Amino acid sequence: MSAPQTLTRTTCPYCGVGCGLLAGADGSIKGDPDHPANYGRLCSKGAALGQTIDLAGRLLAPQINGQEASWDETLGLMAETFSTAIRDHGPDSVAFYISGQLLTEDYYVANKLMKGFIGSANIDTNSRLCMASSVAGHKRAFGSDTVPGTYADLEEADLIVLVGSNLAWCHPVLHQRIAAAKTANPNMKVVNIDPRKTATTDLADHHLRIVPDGDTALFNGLLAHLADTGQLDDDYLKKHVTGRRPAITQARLGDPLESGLTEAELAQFYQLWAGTEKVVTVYSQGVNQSKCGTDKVNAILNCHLATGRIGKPGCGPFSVTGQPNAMGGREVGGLSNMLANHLDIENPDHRASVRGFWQSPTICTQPGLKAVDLFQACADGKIKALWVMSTNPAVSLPDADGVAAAIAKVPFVAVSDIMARTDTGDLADVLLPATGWGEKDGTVTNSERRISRQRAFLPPPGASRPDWKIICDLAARMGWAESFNFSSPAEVFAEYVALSGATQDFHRDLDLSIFADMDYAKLLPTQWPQNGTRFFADGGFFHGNGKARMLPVTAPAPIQRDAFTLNTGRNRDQWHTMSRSGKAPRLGAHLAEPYVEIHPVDATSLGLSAGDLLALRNRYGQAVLRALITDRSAPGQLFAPMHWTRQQSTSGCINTLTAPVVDPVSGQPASKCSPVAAQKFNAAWFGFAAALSPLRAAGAYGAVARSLTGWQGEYAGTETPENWQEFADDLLGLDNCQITELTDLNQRLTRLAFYQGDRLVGLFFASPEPVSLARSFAVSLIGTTTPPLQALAGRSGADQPDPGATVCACLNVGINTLRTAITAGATTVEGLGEATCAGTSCGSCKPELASLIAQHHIGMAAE
Ligand SMILES: Nc1nc2c(c(=O)[nH]1)N[C@H]1C(S)=C(S)[C@@H](COP(=O)(O)OP(=O)(O)OC[C@H]3O[C@@H](n4cnc5c(=O)[nH]c(N)nc54)[C@H](O)[C@@H]3O)O[C@H]1N2
Ligand SMILES: Nc1nc2c(c(=O)[nH]1)N[C@H]1C(S)=C(S)[C@@H](COP(=O)(O)OP(=O)(O)OC[C@H]3O[C@@H](n4cnc5c(=O)[nH]c(N)nc54)[C@H](O)[C@@H]3O)O[C@H]1N2
Ligand code: SF4
Ligand SMILES: [Mo]
Repeated sequence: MSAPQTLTRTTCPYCGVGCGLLAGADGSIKGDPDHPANYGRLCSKGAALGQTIDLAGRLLAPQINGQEASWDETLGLMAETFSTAIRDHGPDSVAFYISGQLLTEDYYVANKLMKGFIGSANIDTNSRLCMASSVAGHKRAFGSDTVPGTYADLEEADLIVLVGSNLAWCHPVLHQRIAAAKTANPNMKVVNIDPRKTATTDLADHHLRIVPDGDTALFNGLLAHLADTGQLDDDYLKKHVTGRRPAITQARLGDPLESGLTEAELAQFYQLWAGTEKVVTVYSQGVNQSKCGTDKVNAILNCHLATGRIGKPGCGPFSVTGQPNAMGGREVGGLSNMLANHLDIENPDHRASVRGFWQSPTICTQPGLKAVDLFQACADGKIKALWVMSTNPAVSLPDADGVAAAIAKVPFVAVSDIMARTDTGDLADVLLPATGWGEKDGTVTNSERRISRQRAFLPPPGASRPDWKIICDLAARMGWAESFNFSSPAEVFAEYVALSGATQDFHRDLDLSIFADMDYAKLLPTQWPQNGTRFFADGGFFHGNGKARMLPVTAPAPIQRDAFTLNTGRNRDQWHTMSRSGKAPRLGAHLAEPYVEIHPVDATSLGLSAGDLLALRNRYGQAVLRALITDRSAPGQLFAPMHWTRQQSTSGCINTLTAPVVDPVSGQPASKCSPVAAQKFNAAWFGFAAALSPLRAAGAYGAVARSLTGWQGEYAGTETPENWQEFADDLLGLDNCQITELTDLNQRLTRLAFYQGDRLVGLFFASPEPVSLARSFAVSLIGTTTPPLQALAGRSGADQPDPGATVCACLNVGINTLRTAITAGATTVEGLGEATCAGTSCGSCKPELASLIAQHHIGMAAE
């Protein structure tokens, strides 16, 4: 008998829900039943983590100019280059660009090195693209970046308002918790405020389809309604809030109809909100990523402050964090305008205290460059040495081609990553191999201020080192060995906790004293300042007078555009630039290519049919994407996912089109509202390939993804290749293959099968029309000994029905299987689960199952 598998208690490396996991070295993953974020639940990404921990594609040794090098040589070069730049051009000539996916210990030492020892605040993080508007809104209203509530509030509320949040796909376990609470409490109402219909909309009692950036008009209207109908909490306002009058006066000047909603929709929402005591307003990137993101945040906070609906069970504004450690980064001062432990760079007492604690030679005296400005400074030649850690700015920043060019212009670029090839790593002079999730130790803080451990359960591969260690090693070589003489993440964490203790005189919200006596090795998931704490029910805000501020905010002028508006965001089963989730075959099967949602009316006017491609263009760049014709997007608005990079696609990197417009207060880019021109992409041919080994993305349109048997690729071009065999051979990159070709002259369909011996290793289909073919069937044949004629038939036999595109990633259930089961009488999500198993593992696909059932009912009603 084999020994029982040892499972390690750790935390999911994806979203800010921060679910606890039990992970085994063999890749087995279970939800941790004792973790208060998820109580055993998981989503499709968490459940598939075991498929992402192999070493394929990993960066295993340092590289200098593409050549493997020793750590000694690499760190020596880096230290010399950074030190020389600082000596010759001053501390602001160097910069770090880091990430909410670093652990708190990594974040802490990076911040200490840049702000306390190099003496510059040119350290910004991808949280600038993510949480900066919430941080700025919190600080304006509360005097500190405090998230007042806890997850339990979502279950205790009677009304949950989801603003600019696709919780079903982006925080699936919170979505599951709300869905369960709604079943238990039939009086609970959910309102979804989003210009677009999403999987989250299916949970909502009301979908308020506002115009892009219509949020401020909507919430200003709510504030005016609350004031006009005498529904403010005068007592709370008097005791704990300033700025009531100007905020309400300003709100009354606005026109709520500018939100794009009807009088009736507004009246219903305002009455529901005003009439429900326990309201939680959850908001995310539809709020933050906007040219007026900070004002949107304050428009929401105003309503909660004005009614005292904050800090009480089931009440409060709730900004959910995106990345696993977005919150930890904010705590240690990862942003260029913050100091460690929620202290302020601008405050000389705060600076002196932190410097004293660090015993550092210097400390930055003014905020550094924010992400978009930082890369502009790179373009302008002002940054001489740049270190990017755990983020992929050449893909994720707006005007991504401009950013890539800016990075290429910096004389010295180091990139720390776990993967050998990323779009940003490809531009680096030096690559530093970091240990990844499962291999490293540290802590993360989730959306409800809960600090949990990530624990290693795998050995560090190759020469990789944890990020905190790489940073300390560099600091030592720059002359500060003593101050960075940590031998473990536990020691870093202890210093961070001690700093929090040493700065308590400033009476900030962040108080980590509860951690001072805890054993790091055994640390249980714990909220600061105490488990179960909520802030602000009885005031106690962090402005000098102890009061909160309501802010007068003005709605932006409605957008008048001839062009389309491009909205961007996430897919259920991919994580950002796919460097990790893209490795999981079962995740690749859900939405396998870069697509753009377009309303049927717009599709008709552009002459698009199902399967066609759409070309988008503006002054920043261009993209070609598969058109997904759906009323999820409103007319005039397009939506495309942010995930595809130049590694997996030739024309799917969407940030080549997003404008580098930022919120004036937070500096956060407006990633959801760029003007683009759209036209049908006139393809001369379309192609599809499935293969055992990696496929190349090539052609005007080319996108590759993992499949359940290897890889799959979608292709299109404007000029038909003369020799299909040569063309397909090049995509597959295989030697010693026997090729069978079948050309159907009537349908002008070219079909190629590649064999090694009797094993089918590749299939390629091309046609002047979008290739209509059962993808999942073709994929299922790869690696088998199916004979050519059968493999090239392109459809399954009667005994093997084609399951269709994957809906349930965990159990690999396709859309056709589900439709058949629904027609056969499975008319509930549970019934569908019993019939097909779909949705019975992690449950992330339940919203999609529900919408398939609803579509079936609509179809029946129409007949
Ligand atoms: N599957 C998956 N989950 C993830 C991630 C991932 O990559 N994949 N990333 C994580 C990270 S870092 C983050 S930050 C979160 C993001 O989580 P979310 O913010 O929920 O995700 P997004 O898809 O970026 O955007 C949410 C919604 O904002 C809407 N929106 C656009 N413009 C507006 C507007 O003007 N007003 C309003 N009210 N809504 C608008 C969009 O239509 C979209 O549906 O997800 C986290 N979870
Ligand atoms: N158009 C558009 N753009 C967006 C957004 C949007 O909604 N629309 N959302 C924005 C938001 S909210 C976010 S958070 C960003 C995310 O954007 P990025 O941070 O650029 O995306 P990731 O793919 O998560 O990049 C993380 C990188 O770190 C590497 N990595 C993983 N683990 C480790 C580790 O332990 N150590 C090190 N050193 N490296 C590691 C991964 O391989 C990967 O290359 O994108 C932003 N960009
Ligand atoms: S909801 Fe999913 S992605 Fe987010 S932490 Fe939990 S398991 Fe991970
Ligand atoms: Mo994010």
